[in-house]
Amino acid sequence: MRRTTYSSEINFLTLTVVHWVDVFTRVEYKDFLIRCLRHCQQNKGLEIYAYVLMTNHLHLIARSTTQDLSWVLRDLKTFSSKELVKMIQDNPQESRKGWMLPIFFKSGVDNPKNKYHQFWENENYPTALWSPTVIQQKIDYIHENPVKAGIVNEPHEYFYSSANPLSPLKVNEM
Ligand code: NI
Repeated sequence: MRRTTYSSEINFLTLTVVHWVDVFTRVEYKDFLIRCLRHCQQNKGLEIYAYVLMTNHLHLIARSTTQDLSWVLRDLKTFSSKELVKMIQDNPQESRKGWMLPIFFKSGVDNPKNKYHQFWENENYPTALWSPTVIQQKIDYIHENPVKAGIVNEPHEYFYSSANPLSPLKVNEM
């Protein structure tokens, strides 16, 4: 298959931190993951149409235009998990490392797919979205996450969301 003609279907995806650890309460970790996503948009053919980053999971409506979507996500997760664990280790302000790091190391030891630590759950729960109606339903659903979590009143008020025009991650046009 020629790279230029490859495109996967649009998928709804959820990347979850192991044991639902609330890593992404800190801006530096959130901003780092946003940079990783931007890198994938710019260099790996990942098109992101909607997203929301919660404290312990990331929802994406996305597809890949150059390679298997699962490969892009695998690389994203491998790279980001290594760096995020390092950021937590090296952060003198991080008062939670005493309980967070053992969870990542223990999860890594328990999983034969992982040599050192595990930050993300293996599963991305991909769901192919075929109709514009279903895509819009999923977009509305993920944008509602911060409202349901009681963080904001309206979806557009949450910074790390494609519902917010000032979102640090610019999404692709569908
Ligand atoms: Ni959610």
